Amino acid sequence: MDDSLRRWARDRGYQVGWGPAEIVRSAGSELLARREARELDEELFRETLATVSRPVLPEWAASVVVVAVPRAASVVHFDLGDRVLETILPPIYRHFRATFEDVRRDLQAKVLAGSRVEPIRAPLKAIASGLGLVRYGRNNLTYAAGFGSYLQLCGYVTDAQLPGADRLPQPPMLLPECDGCDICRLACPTGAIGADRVLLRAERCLTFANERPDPWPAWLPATSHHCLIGCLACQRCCPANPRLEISGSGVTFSADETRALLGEGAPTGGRNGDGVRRKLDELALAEEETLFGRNLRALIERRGQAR
Ligand code: B12
Ligand code: SF4
Ligand code: SF4
Repeated sequence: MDDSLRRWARDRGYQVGWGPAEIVRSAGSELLARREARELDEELFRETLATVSRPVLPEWAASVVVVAVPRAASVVHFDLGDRVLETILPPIYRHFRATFEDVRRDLQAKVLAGSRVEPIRAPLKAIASGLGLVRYGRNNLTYAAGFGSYLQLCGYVTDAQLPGADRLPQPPMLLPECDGCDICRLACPTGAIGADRVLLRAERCLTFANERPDPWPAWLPATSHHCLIGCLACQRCCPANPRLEISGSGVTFSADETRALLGEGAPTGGRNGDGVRRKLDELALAEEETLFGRNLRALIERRGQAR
């Protein structure tokens, strides 16, 4: 089984780690302990960590499997009428949910046939680190050997008893490259990476602000916007990362669709609305329509391209 899981991952360009399902519960408890110790912002905890900190482990779960899937960034274009704006969608956003399901189905069909394999909502970096699959960078992202941090972590529980699944979780380790390095801290546009601790001040992370629909917080510099959603600043500068792979999404929003997305008078229903939704569907980001409009406006203003 060791070999077949590893071979399955290697043949697809993935990396894989596995261990006892109990690791899922201990990663959740560690998060709750950090909250108890007031290391985590309460609003951030409620909005992003409440579910993952209390993972539901089915009674049949024997092992946990985490797959590190390398992901590229994508380019999305918007016709602004007098010019075309090129924007970046960082790795993992495009086809995020579909990737979990594709990997799950493939894993079940090719390696764990006859076993149950289900996705888990749990702190995946902490689990992957406990399994020895990844190490932390000072930017709080995790890195798999040879892949860097441009990866999606996909976590599953299975009723299969995997060999070596009695091993104890490994303590978290920092990349050797982080020793004496503070490039990501200096590159972070919002001061979310502290000099005093590895744990991110996630409530200050640009991603936390641009993944939610609320008005921009007062502390967020208007100059910090550089992606359609998410942020790449602490990864692109990192010497432990390979060059970011950027693939064309083939998606260009027409001038009318861009105006509809920005809520600028053009009809949001009808043909333009349909076009917007079809293109968001192509990116598998249909739920992010409101965020895209708001974030796109911030990018246009940042680049001085407001019309
Ligand atoms: C909540 C969340 C967010 C929040 C909060 C981020 C955070 N760091 O908590 C926000 C919205 C800000 C966010 C932002 C981003 N996210 Co996010 N996010 C998550 C989510 C759902 C949970 C993360 C979590 O468990 N946080 C809780 C904290 C406490 O855990 P931790 O970050 O592992 O922190 C550990 C370390 O700090 C360690 N530690 C503490 N002290 C020390 C000291 C040393 C020496 C060491 C070694 C370790 C160590 O202990 C902590 C655990 O107790 C996961 C998906 C999932 N289900 O796990 C994705 C996930 C972490 N996000 C991901 C990504 C890609 C991003 C972004 C790059 C967004 C983007 N695509 O543009 C940014 C990156 C921000 C950053 N610099 O980390 C990927 C990360 C992939 C990777 N390579 O690691 C994940 C795993 C999604 C996925 N399925 O792939 N995210
Ligand atoms: S930029 Fe430097 S400190 Fe930050 S994660 Fe990369 S190697 Fe570590
Ligand atoms: S994702 Fe951006 S805002 Fe968040 S810690 Fe990294 S550089 Fe800072």
